[in-house]
Amino acid sequence: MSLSNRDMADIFERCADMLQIRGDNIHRVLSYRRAAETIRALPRDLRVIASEGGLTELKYIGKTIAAKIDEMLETGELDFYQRLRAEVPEGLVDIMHINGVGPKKAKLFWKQLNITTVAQLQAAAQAGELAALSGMGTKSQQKILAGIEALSRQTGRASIGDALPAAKAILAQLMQLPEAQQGELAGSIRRGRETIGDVDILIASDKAAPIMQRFVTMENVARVLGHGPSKSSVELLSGLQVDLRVLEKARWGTALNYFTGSLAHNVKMRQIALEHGYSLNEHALSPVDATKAIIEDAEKALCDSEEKVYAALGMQYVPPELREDSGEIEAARAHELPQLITRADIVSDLHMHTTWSDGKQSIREMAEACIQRGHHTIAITDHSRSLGIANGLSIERLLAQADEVRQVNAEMGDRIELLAGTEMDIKADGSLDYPDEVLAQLDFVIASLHSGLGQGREQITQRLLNAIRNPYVRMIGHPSARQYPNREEVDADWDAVITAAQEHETVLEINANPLRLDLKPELARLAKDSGVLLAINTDAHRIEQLDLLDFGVSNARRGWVETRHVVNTWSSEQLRQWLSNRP
Ligand code: DGT
Ligand code: CA
Ligand code: CA
Ligand code: ZN
Repeated sequence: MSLSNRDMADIFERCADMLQIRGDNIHRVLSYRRAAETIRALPRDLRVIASEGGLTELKYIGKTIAAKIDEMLETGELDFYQRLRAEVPEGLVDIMHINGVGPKKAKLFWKQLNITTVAQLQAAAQAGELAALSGMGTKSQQKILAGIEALSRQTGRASIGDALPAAKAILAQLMQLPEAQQGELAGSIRRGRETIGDVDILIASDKAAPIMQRFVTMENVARVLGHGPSKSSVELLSGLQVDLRVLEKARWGTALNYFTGSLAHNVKMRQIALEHGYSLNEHALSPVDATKAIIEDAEKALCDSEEKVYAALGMQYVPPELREDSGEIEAARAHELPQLITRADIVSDLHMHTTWSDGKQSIREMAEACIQRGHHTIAITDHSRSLGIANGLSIERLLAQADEVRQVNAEMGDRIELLAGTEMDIKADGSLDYPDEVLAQLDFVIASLHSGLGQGREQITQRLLNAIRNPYVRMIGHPSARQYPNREEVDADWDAVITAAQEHETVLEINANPLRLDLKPELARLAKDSGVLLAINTDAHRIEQLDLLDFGVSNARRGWVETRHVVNTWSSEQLRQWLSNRP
């Protein structure tokens, strides 16, 4: 069998894991891990690079690793890996990736209890056998059980943050072909879902063959899964699967509508079509007569735009982000769809980090970058003192930073307004990381959960409520603290949180980072329905991340959020007025 880049990266990764469990030198472990990372990120096929003799020119690939790559390319196997597998049971690799385990504990369970599979580990934890081991306890045993449950929920879907740039690049490449008349992303990626099963691309053309040919021979294709006249599928080197469909321009509207989905939205659309005397599928919206036979009138049957499909059914055009059968069909029929927020409505960013804590750029550099992006106001919100790993600010450093923010603000004149802020930790015991008299000296205080995320519902809710009720706290950052794919959202009483946020005029954030997208759409929708103020911020730790805003906007749109619900759409005067409104 011939191995793809991804297969070889996986093998090196597993070698590194097994070496680590065995207790090998960390440098040796890292050499395999880094090689795996390099290969995973490669935009070209390793086979081609090897044939050009270029393997050792790659980062972290020396003679030893290069020889192993050659071996895998020639034989489809790696002897070194087979020998490791004979020594270290492979199930331990899965065990070491459970949240709360790691290589040392995996080895401990193996040597002490002869555990070599996740199922055995789960049984041992449920029987209370892990807690008795040295260095363990009931708490770590509990954490491992939760980690195993989280593992079973992982689905192998890609983050939209990884999938969207890859999908756009492919679409752009195909649209350069003279045969391509019209092109669009479809499926879940067009609907803006947080995670993507596969990427769906649609292109209109009279000549599909050259487009299909280019698609299956793109440089970043690992495998061709199908190559037909109207549909082809490939797996990219990154592991992402992409489906391409090519169709006549005259059928564009029905095809795009069908392949955008969701399935549930499509089902309802078809029902409505039938009520109007049509049969709807990806090819056409065809009139049916009383006997339910399709009338042979091709001209009438085709829709070259989605707008025409919805209009023919007496509906408003439904933005893709809403197409989840969560009320949009009924609203579109009643012509009562919301006026969804757009990127162009956003004129401030109230959450970002700088070199003062764990960001990569200075206050001045972030300000310049935000001027280019059209913001009138930004808040500089570095981490607070208890977040040691993120270089959180002591009170002295926080106040020194606030001085610098005000100095830069003065220098910037009316090009942009800077707010001196903080992203203050809501500590595990529920207290806030800075006292009120310090908070009183800042312009914008965010409070966020970063630790103690596994606490029970009552405790988490209480911590959030404490922060929401503090008069200096103006916003809760990434309220559910979820992070894809490793961290589930916290367990909180969201009704209570939303009620309190509304009552205290504390903003709830929609964090735009594609690994967070927090609040999630369902909660954002509940919040705005209850009159809670929302914000869409990037939480940028470097300049490029300021462009993650689009993900936050799609996420908000999926939550039916309108311009009026979001403080980042306010004018400078309105924002300032609101900020001066309290202590
Ligand atoms: P994903 O890929 O899991 O993130 O989710 P989708 O929504 O992209 O699903 P996918 O790629 O399987 O199919 C793309 C769209 O095509 C889907 O949203 C609706 C449409 N579709 C696929 N299969 C069917 C079907 O059997 N019936 C109908 N009505 N529509 C379908
Ligand atoms: Ca899809
Ligand atoms: Ca698909
Ligand atoms: Zn944070």
